[in-house]
Amino acid sequence: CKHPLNHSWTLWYYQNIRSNSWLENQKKVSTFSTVEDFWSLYNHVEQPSRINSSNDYSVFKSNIKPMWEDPANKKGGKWTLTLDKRFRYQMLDEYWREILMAMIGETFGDNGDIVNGAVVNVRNSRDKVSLWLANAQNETNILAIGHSLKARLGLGNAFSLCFEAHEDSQVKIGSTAKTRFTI
Ligand code: M7G
Repeated sequence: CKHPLNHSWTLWYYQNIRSNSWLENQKKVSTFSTVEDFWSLYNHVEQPSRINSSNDYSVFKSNIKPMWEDPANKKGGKWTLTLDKRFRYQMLDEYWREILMAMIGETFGDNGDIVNGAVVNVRNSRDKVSLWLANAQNETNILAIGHSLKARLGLGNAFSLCFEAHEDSQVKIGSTAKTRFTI
């Protein structure tokens, strides 16, 4: 028998087709709720380092869409690791796999109740891996998740994680939004 996960999760693929709206470009790929189904999906799709630049993967709890507009994300924010392109082949895929395993393996304990999903953005200059949270106010909760994630990814002092609220991301200029916490 298969090993059930605590939640059911959906993988989404964002393919940047310029004639479509951002929302139209987000497409559901597949939903899984067991360890085995996660790995068969993971092994079936291309690694982030192999997808086209300006495309994204998202894995969210199945009842939550990977967008600011979803009610569960409205008041939330995200922890983001930004990686220069030169780290793409070496580290991007590994960080994406680790963030997924930390998330679907429920390694954040009770704090993990506010984890909604994870996103990897593949970009020309800098790639990003993010963990989306339902809350952008509860500092204790947010920092506990951030520190746990930082340890899990083994970032040490080499890289920092930045937290921004979605309400700030939506009014950002360029790719820079107000950062609420940096660890
Ligand atoms: P990004 O892909 O998160 O990061 O945002 P990037 O700036 O590094 O490429 C790029 C743009 O995509 C934003 O400025 C928005 O126009 C759009 N966008 C991103 N997100 C996460 C959303 C979303 O949740 N909803 C909507 N409607 N647009 C979004």
